[in-house]
Amino acid sequence: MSTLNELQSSVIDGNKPAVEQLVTKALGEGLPPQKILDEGLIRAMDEVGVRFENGDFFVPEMLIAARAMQAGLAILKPQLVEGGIEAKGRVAIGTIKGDLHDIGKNLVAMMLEGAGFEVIDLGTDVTPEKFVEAVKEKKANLVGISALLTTTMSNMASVVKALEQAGVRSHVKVMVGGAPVTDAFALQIGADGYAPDASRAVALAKSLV
Ligand code: B12
Repeated sequence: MSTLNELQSSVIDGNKPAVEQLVTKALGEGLPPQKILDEGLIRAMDEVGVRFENGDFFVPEMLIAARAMQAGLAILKPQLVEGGIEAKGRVAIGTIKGDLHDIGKNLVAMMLEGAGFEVIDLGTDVTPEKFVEAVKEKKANLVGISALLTTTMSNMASVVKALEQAGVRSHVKVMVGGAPVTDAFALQIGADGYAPDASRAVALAKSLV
């Protein structure tokens, strides 16, 4: 079995020590960090999602797999970030109200930071009011909203509305993402852009500011 296949299985099994060891091994074999992320860690989480949907996995298994993935991500972090120097803008990023998924949001935040953006991480279950506050008080010029649940993704529209009502919509660009989010949805709710993954989120952020 290749190192990446072993890595996938270990994430799915939630075997954190094995994930740490295999990410280190993959780096030692000279595999590109982005490939380790995409084909090892993220692909494994997709499989975890499929097993959950089929009723083979329950929330505890998803949680343990997520912890194992995060341990692997921590090792990859220094290799993934570009190490930009000049501040390109200030991004307030968070997972939308009602949603606790934060792996993708953290990955986007990490890559933005590495690309030279100042990142204000608002965490998970973030209300529209908190996004407005970050724009008004912390002077963020970019807002990033993550959503993983179809049931709560409509709350993203409330953030755009709240920014309008607070009179600050013209001061910021809004970008959205997360597995159920699409370009069409972004357009529909009046966001300025959508990106399907963390590296394209960085490219989008650069184009917006
Ligand atoms: C891990 C996981 C969990 C963990 C989360 C741990 C954590 N700290 O995040 C736990 C166990 C807590 C969890 C709970 C639940 N989960 Co869950 N979970 C997942 C799982 C398996 C992986 C998500 C993940 O981390 N993916 C890896 C990351 C890297 O990918 P990503 O998040 O998509 O992010 C990338 C892009 O989307 C993009 N991106 C993300 N955010 C942003 C933001 C911006 C601005 C931009 C530009 C881009 C961007 O870039 C990222 C990096 O490339 C998914 C299945 C899946 N394949 O998505 C289900 C999934 C999302 N969960 C699901 C469900 C149903 C739930 C629960 C409701 C289960 C329950 N019955 O309790 C709860 C909800 C709790 C809540 N209120 O939020 C469903 C959602 C179904 C739906 N259509 O709504 C899924 C799809 C599983 C399934 N197939 O059924 N879950």
